[in-house]
Amino acid sequence: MKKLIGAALGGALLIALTGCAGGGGGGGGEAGADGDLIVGFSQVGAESGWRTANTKSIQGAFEDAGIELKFSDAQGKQENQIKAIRSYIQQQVDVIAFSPVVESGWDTVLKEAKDAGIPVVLTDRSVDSEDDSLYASFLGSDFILEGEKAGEWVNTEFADADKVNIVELQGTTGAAPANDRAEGFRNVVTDAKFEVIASQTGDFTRAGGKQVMEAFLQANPEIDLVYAHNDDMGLGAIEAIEAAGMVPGQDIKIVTVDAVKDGMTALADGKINFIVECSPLLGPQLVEIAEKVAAGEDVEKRIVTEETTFTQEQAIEALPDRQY
Ligand code: GYE
Repeated sequence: MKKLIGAALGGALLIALTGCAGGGGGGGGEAGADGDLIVGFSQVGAESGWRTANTKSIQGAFEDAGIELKFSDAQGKQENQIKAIRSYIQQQVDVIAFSPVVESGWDTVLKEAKDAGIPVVLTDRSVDSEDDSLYASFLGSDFILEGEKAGEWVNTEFADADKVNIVELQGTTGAAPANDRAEGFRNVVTDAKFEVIASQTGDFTRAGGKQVMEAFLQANPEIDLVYAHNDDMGLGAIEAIEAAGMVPGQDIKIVTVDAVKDGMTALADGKINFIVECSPLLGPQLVEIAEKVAAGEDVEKRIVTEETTFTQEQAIEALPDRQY
């Protein structure tokens, strides 16, 4: 155990040395335009187009605000996020923000941040901690609602069908958007004619979506619909369907979540049939929340991102102005 702590501190030291010099909260750090504010952010990774756009939004917003952002990429691993958060605590940053890769297992490190007097803002994904005093605010989408919106489209699209075989490409196992998008979909797709004949994680990646879809196609001759928890997995599924000699969007319908540019392009081309939007542009709101909590001001415990949905016609219209 001691060795583990030593390793964590060693890692923290390394991050401290390679990051910008100085401590936070009135220390001798490089002052931003608005004073000494230093924010530490732990990102999930770079698994999808959504994530890339989210990272860009966050880094850009802090840069525009003149606030120092210490940024680390956890490469999809919870242990890396815990390490990064401990290093931010050690560096005494003013605010810690992070997008938890999975929902469970955060209480210990969140308590450490609380004991150190550093407010934590959850961004994009939430945790399942029972004690909500462990974080100041959670900014992000309502993933259950997203799953419900996908399900409502399915109900309408297949209103006249007798039997619908669905395969589901799930997000990262244990991640809030995977759990909630699965739940929301099942809340509304309740008619007995629908059957989820296969459901497996594609880890929110294009390669994962392709690989899982290939296996689904081999095992199931009759697939009517793919429900992919994000665009990237849907795009991977398109490749697998085409490789199997079928026409995505026609022989097999596809509904996804995110609405990043590549997804919207596939929707405009008729290869995806419907997309539920999930906005990654959380940077400016995160800056606002960080400034407020650092100043000891009250913030909303839950800030829900506003989102829409897209049909093919709407995607064609929206594409030219799509930022991500
Ligand atoms: O939908 C997916 C990404 O947490 C909302 O993570 C985010 C999800 C997003 O990998 O593309």
